[in-house]
Amino acid sequence: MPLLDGKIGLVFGVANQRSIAWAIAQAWAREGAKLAFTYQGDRVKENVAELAGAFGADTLILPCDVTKDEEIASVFKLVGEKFGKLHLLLHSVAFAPKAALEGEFVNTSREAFRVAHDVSAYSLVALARAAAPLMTDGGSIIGMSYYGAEKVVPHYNVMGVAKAALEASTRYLAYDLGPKKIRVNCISAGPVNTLAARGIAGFGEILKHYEVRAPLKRNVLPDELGATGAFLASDGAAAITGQVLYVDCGYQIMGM
Ligand code: IMJ
Repeated sequence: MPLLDGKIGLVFGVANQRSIAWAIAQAWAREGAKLAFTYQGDRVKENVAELAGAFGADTLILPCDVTKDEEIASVFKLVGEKFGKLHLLLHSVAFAPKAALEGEFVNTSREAFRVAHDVSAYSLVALARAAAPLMTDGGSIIGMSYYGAEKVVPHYNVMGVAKAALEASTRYLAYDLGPKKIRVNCISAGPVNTLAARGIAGFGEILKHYEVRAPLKRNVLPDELGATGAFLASDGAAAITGQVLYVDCGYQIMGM
């Protein structure tokens, strides 16, 4: 039997076919979940409509700027009306102003710090709070993180600090929502060539660096992140909450 038969999932963060959110959504769908999607901004609206449309013309696709409480409320109201409940939520959303990822961390402006934390970390708290009343059979909430939360990765800068906040938020949310059988975990992915990675100076070198250093001598594939997303969403992970699971071909274990 498929792992996620009869589960309802809500996916935040698909921008195009290379998005990690799309890889996880496909894995959830393959395992039998019924999905709804949100997108940020008109630029990606058509992409998401075309991708998510593959799951049927009646697939719920809603706009959501996660920094807007009203938009979050509207998404969960509509999901509640359509499905009456929710089991899975994927948060695959991050943003820091470009300038903050280029210069030195010491020069991060107050505004860039605020925006990065609002979009990339606080939004998980807001979405979890809105999702919990619909997760009446329990649930699985998954966020996406990166090694820069734990160690210094040049240029990751304020995003590293925001991911550290996301990971700590994951633990506090896991504690609060555990009694409702809602699990909250993060997948810390190795580098993947997505829209969020494009334009990052030297990204090709970063991929090569991982290939050389990681125990598995290669980079993670989007499908492998999908499989991990399906596992964390499934009953196989019923006793896993508050964790950061590295899916990075082993890179994170290395000291040298
Ligand atoms: C991003 C910046 C610097 C180094 C980086 C990354 N490395 C990796 C990423 C090594 C893997 C990608 N990543 C894990 C992210 O979380 C990216 C987030 C991001 C990307 C952009 C680019 C365009 C922009 N703002 C952004 N905000 C967040 O304007």
